[in-house]
Amino acid sequence: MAEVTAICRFCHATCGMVATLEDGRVTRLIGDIDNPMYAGYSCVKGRNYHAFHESPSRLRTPLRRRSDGGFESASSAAVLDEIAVRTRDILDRHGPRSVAMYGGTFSHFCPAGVMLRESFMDAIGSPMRFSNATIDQPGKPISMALHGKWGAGPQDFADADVCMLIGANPLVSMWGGIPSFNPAKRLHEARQRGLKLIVIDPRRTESARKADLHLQCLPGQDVPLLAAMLNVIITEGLCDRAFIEAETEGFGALAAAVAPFTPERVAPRAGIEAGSIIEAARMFARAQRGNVTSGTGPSMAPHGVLMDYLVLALNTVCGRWIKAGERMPNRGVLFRQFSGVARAEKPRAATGFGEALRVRGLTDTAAGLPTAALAEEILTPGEGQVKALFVVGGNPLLSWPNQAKTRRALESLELLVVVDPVLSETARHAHYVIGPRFGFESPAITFGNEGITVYGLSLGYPEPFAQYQPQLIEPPAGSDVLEDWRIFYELGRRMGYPLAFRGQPFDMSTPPTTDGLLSQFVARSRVPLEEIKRHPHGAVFPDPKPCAEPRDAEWPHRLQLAAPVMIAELHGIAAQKSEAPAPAGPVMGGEGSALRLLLVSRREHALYNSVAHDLPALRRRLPHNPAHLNPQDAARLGIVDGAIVEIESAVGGIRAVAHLAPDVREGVVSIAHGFAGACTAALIDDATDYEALSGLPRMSALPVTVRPAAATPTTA
Ligand SMILES: Nc1nc2c(c(=O)[nH]1)N[C@H]1C(S)=C(S)[C@@H](COP(=O)(O)OP(=O)(O)OC[C@H]3O[C@@H](n4cnc5c(=O)[nH]c(N)nc54)[C@H](O)[C@@H]3O)O[C@H]1N2
Ligand SMILES: Nc1nc2c(c(=O)[nH]1)N[C@H]1C(S)=C(S)[C@@H](COP(=O)(O)OP(=O)(O)OC[C@H]3O[C@@H](n4cnc5c(=O)[nH]c(N)nc54)[C@H](O)[C@@H]3O)O[C@H]1N2
Ligand code: SF4
Ligand SMILES: [Mo]
Repeated sequence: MAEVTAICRFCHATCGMVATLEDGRVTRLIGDIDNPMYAGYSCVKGRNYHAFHESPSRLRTPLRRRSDGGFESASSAAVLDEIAVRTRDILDRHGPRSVAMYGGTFSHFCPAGVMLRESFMDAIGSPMRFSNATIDQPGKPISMALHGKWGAGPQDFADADVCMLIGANPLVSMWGGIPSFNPAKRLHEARQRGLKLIVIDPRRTESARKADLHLQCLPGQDVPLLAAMLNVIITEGLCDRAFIEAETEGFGALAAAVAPFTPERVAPRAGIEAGSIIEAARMFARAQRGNVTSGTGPSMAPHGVLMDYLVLALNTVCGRWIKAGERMPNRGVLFRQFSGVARAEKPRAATGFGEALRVRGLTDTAAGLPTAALAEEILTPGEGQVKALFVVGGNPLLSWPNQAKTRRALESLELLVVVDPVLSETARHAHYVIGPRFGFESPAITFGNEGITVYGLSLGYPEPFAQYQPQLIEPPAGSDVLEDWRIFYELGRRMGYPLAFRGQPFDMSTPPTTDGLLSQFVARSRVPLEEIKRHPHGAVFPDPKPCAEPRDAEWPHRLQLAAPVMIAELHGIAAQKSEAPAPAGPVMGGEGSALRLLLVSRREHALYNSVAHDLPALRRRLPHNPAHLNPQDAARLGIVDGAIVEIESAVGGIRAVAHLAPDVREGVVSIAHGFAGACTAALIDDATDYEALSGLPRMSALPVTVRPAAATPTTA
């Protein structure tokens, strides 16, 4: 028996753990108290990650679909041979664009996989590369491109005296606003020092409960709400005038565009008091340092890009970026995140470049090609139609909008290859499923939390921290599983492609090692990987040049407060006649009572997207995917806790177990995505109700009708 340090990869937070090793297995996981970044934190998912490695549902060998629709085991060598032949045939008949790649959440956790996957797509010459980023918060990179990126980065949470969260719940999601590395401890310490927390969320979330001010707004009204706050800050002169004058353009146009959004006009549509909007604006702007950040909720509601643009504008008019001479908390260890110069970086394109999709007029974007349109791309006949899809570490059937259409699309493919440790709902439709090595079966570095700057605000490590974990265990005895990268290396080799990384060809006769690939990936790191390896608990590697430098006087670029496309959209919203949202209320006609509610997204503590729901420890905590409803709404529906409800949208319906939750605002139903039963993807309209730039459908603040389920016996 031995105790070793490990990196949890059940989620993006990559907490530092201590693993107990017994006979080549991990038998226990706890948070590593000696890890300087995470200080002993772990969650129930992470403490059970080892069970996922040994789960009975884990694929021990690749699967091949038989002609009768069932699956049979096959060797990895055989399925790779067949996939190579079939991919080559599709390329010959339909050209490079017919082969698409979808990299889901877990495809990003392994840099070696990214290297070989990208290289494989380069070799094929296909631009059709999609990821979960465009069904998450595509408005963040797109708005950042429209507004400009600040070269010295955002102000730090560690010395902030205010933090405002718009539809984000980092205490559960470990995502955004409060650094995701033991966030509860960080928030507690910050509040001891006097930090004010403002939360804007239709739910009294775990984070909202700690807030100094919680605006329990209606969902989908964040644009008017943020515009009203900007209006208050500008009219009351609470801006950072010097910063605005020196570093921005468009302030006058922004001020004019937000002028119609008075707190009094916005309050009724947002369902809160005008006074609380003013209070939030003052609390934020009168503080000296700190950011406003948004999460997935408002990003998935209508006008998500504009919402994130206004978040950036709020930070900018209050000067909440690191100025020349100030200390930057983390410029990077494995990567350089920021130029380190206090200036607006050279602008980059937001949308309208790269590969044009054949549907909905969508283009490539700063967040990537719009995944929400991929199902329709697959289903649309004609030149360029996608015939083969590789899915790595994602679960389209549960995560892409419009589940019925996704199912049709997956079923129509000539070739679907899924790389997943279990036979996921998506994998059930595949022609081939290959189980990867994962977690402790391969080495890891904490690169993800460094590379995440497009999401901008207080997300990455707040100090120059890095950690490496060697491979700890072998895959279960007798299994035939491959690392993600190995799959694409082997396909490249079989198809005769010379694969390469940053122009350096791989040796196509002798496979590289994961460690070798990691070294290549971080070859330009500030701290050599060998040095990082010497610190098993991870370490902070102080930056010799931590202070932001001044820009050249002639530097031509400025932050853009009035990107024309954003200002036009804002004018449009100001001109809307109906100021109140569709009322939450009873639906007339039909049998029994029904209510029109707005469905909002959420995260559950014991759930990470669609991953490993059948682990006993998680299943016990969350046996099904509850629909959280305010008790008043439940009373209107005449239902009690545990009743089955039907939830119906314009495109589909699901059943869920009602959970009476006083923390949810009346008029709202709050439910997580990614669950096979009660899957919200079935409710999302991909094709008619979507954000024009990003292609992201309305996935929050979604109008639905909720009614008690017909009296048929059911288990949700
Ligand atoms: N309606 C609605 N839809 C949504 C959302 C919403 O709020 N509402 N949220 C959106 C968001 S934010 C996201 S990020 C997406 C997520 O969308 P996806 O990334 O497509 O889905 P995940 O559920 O994260 O899929 C993860 C898959 O990876 C597998 N896996 C686990 N570990 C490994 C590993 O080590 N290697 C490999 N290769 N695979 C592994 C799991 O078994 C699982 O099948 O969904 C989006 N869809
Ligand atoms: N435990 C756990 N952690 C996770 C995940 C998980 O599934 N489980 N998923 C991971 C993923 S993929 C992501 S992208 C991140 C997301 O991280 P977060 O964005 O922090 O996700 P949520 O916790 O869903 O918080 C979103 C909040 O938005 C609110 N909301 C919904 N609609 C609106 C609206 O229109 N306006 C406003 N103001 N608020 C609204 C919801 O009530 C909810 O509290 O979390 C990650 N972390
Ligand atoms: S938050 Fe939980 S699941 Fe995520 S990395 Fe940390 S321990 Fe693992
Ligand atoms: Mo996400």
